[in-house]
Amino acid sequence: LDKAYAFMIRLRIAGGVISPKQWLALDDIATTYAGDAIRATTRQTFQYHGVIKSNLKRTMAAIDAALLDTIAACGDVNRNVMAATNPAQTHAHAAAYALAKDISDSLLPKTNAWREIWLDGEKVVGGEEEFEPVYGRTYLPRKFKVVVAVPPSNEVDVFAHDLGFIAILDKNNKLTGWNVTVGGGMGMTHGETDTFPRTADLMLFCKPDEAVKVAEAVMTVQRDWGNRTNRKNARLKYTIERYGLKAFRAEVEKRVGISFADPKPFTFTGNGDRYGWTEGDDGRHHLTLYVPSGRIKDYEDGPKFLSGLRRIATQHEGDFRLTGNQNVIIANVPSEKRAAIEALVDEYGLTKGAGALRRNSIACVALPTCGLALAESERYLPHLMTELEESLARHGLQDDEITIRSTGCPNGCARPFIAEIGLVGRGPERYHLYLGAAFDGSRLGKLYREDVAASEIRDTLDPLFADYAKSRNPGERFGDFLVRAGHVAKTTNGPDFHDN
Ligand code: SRM
Ligand code: SF4
Repeated sequence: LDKAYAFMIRLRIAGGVISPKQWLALDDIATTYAGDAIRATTRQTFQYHGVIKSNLKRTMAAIDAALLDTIAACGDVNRNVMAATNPAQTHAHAAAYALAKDISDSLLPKTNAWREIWLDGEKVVGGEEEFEPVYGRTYLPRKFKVVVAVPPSNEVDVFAHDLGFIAILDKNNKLTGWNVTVGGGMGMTHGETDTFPRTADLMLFCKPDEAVKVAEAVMTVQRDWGNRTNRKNARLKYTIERYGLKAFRAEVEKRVGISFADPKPFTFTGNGDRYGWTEGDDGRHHLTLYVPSGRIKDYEDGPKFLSGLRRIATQHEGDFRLTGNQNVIIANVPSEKRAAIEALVDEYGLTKGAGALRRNSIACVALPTCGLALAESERYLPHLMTELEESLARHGLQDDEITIRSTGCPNGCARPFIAEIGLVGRGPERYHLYLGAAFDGSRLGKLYREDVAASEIRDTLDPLFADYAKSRNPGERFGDFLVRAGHVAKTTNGPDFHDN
């Protein structure tokens, strides 16, 4: 007997937009091959866990039939491109989505290998450089991540990615161009201070029709300048640290052949999702559902996400959108269909919201499927939040929005270093606790307590909640308060992340 190997499969869904027909196909794959569950990820796409080896090809064929693929979802290439979902700003969202699609297409490896391997496609003879005009023979030094944001929402966490585009809108909400950010990233290694998370720098402003060229140039400079001898220092954030932003921008301008303007002002108000119904500026309705850790399945004593969304997909004429916070939006519902969708949402117990802390939470997968996990995350955070909710309520803070994110290791898949409360797995039931990040995702937190036992986290945070309730300024965010009150030092970028 062959060993029963099981695999994780990750899709590429630029901007996280999928049609009801695709949803039904993905649901069918989940029920046939992947244990009746789909996992929405922190990059606006889906993963399946537990696909057994003998079903891999059939699963890939089903993904292909749904006009989707898994190309560049992993590896040293441009990963799934994220885009703001904010359906209330219909036109700006459309521009963000179009740019995400264009960048995704432009930076997609051109190799036919995926079709050859999984779909028995025809073998194409020739060298990689013939087919990979952007990547060449050696691809990139490391993974590369692009996002497109639309202020005032920073739901895609633009400062956490290698390359970001921030929409600059005029007073009629019309796009005038994009601010470009470079050099963000989360991953680090415990105990190695030359690895660190970093918030991206604002680099330049470009016009709408220049954005794809800028993306190509940023990626090729990183391809040529990135560290190829040490994978731990190979992401763009370290290239920017080594060469400096000025030199990097000059090289990008040289490759595009344009001298760009400096970035324009903008304001972000938060990096979470807006739950419940919103109405777009074209009169269509959008419902954001809270999906705990993005796990779309039928919970025994809770919401029936898989069955409910399947029923909705059979009637829905708009689309579905995944958010970078692992949630799902039923988007583009015409007024006359809203009541029918609402009835199904109620019938299947789907959650339109949750308490303030939970609404602002993300947990990475971690155990049991992630081979790199040092501690639990997705299976632990809900329990911790129940404890913290009691503590917050005692201090009258139950309705205060505070971001909390956990990961099972310092790779940072749930972007924990950029949450006001960040938990990063250190070992079984032990976490490093990071505090003091900005609510809008523009500042990293700082290590507050090392190696805290899970059972001590509530008691560690409780006095801070008490002080926040007593001494905060009007409207002051938890992370900002902790810095002002001296509980943690401010992190200004990346290299000072490990300083006390
Ligand atoms: Fe991640 C590796 C899960 C978003 C940083 N990540 C992994 C692997 C594949 C573990 C592995 O290499 O064996 C995890 C699979 C776990 C499992 O059982 O499914 C994994 N990462 C995830 C997901 C599913 C987390 C989630 O709960 O949603 C996210 C899938 C993204 C996607 O759809 O493409 C996910 N990973 C992220 C993010 C957040 C983001 O992209 O916005 C980060 C931090 C941002 C960044 O890249 O700087 C992230 N993942 C990493 C790293 C560290 C990279 C680094 O620069 O050091 C690794 C390990 C590596 O690359 O060596 C990693
Ligand atoms: Fe796995 Fe670590 Fe990523 Fe969590 S942060 S999914 S434990 S690699």
